[in-house]
Parts: sequence; structure tokens; C-alpha cells
Amino acid sequence: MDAAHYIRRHHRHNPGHQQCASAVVKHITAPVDIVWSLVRRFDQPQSYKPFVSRCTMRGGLNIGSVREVDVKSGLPATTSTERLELLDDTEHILGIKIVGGDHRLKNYSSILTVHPEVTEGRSGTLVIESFVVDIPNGNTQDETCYFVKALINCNLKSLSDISERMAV
Ligand code: A9S
Repeated sequence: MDAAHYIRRHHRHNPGHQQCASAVVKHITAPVDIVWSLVRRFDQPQSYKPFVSRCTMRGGLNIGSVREVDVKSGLPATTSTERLELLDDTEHILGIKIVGGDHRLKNYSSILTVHPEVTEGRSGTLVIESFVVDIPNGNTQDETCYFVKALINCNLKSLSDISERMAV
């Protein structure tokens, strides 16, 4: 199946008034188990997210758990409080909501899914990350979408580099 099929199935956000929603697709030449092993660690986003300096869990690692993410200097934020909404190890779906922090992404929620695929006869992974977020006052929908997609692209590029190194 192709990305459009998975997006229809798992990545349906109904953006409200003054919200924007979109999705980023990334093809990684590493097996889905390696990619998922990094994605599924809600308690360790720093394992692949380049902007995260530290993550502290409040309570155990289960649905509803909250993490305090400290981000590196130079970004338009220092902390983000995020809740685990969905972690499905069978369908490979991770859902999170940002519930706090000193940044401007209000009502941000994202879904990340990984799917096995074969590229040039090698076992690879199709990663899809979608989001919905409020458009901050003073910004346009395009600016907001551009900003978030740029950050997600950085995260997925890093996920790709690390997964492909692990797959060697
Ligand atoms: O971390 C993610 O999965 C996605 C995003 C968009 C995170 C963005 C961010 O952590 C910054 C990188 C600090 C940028 C938050 C929550 C707000 C920002 O402004």
C-alpha cells in the first residue's frame, strides 16, 4: 500500500477554525523493527530528535504518561510538556499531544506511523508523521505549517541517519 492509503487510515486530523494540519513522509532504508524501536521510546525522544537535550518522565511509561522535554538553546522554546495518547506496537502507531511548555504550539497533536516497504530489493520503512496545531496569533496557516513541517523533517532525517547506521 502507498502513503496515501496509510494517511487516509491513520492520519485523519479534522483541523478546526484557526488550525492547520499536514503530514510528512520519509522513506528509510532500514528495517521497520529498527525504526520502530527508536520511535516507540516515548521516554527517550533524544535518541533521535536533534533539538531535544533531555527528557524526564512523570510516572511510568503508559498511555496518559507525561514527559517533560527540555530543548536545546537557540530554539523558540526551552521546554515542552507532552502526553502519550497512543502506543500501538502491533500497528506501529505513536500518538502524542503537547499539553504545555513555553512555546507557541498550542493544541499540537501528532500521529507517527511506520510501515514496512521494499526499496531496491532491500527491507525499508515508510514513516508518516502528521500533526494538527493552532495557528498562533500573528502567523498565517502557511507559516505555521512550514515551521512545523521543517522541524518534523529534521526529526525524520535524524531518525533515518541513526536507523540506517544501526542497520549496517
Ligand atoms: O518534537 C516534535 O515531534 C515536533 C515538534 C514540532 C516540536 C517542536 C518543539 O519542540 C521545538 C523544536 C522547541 C519548536 C516545540 C514543542 C516548540 C517549538 O517551537
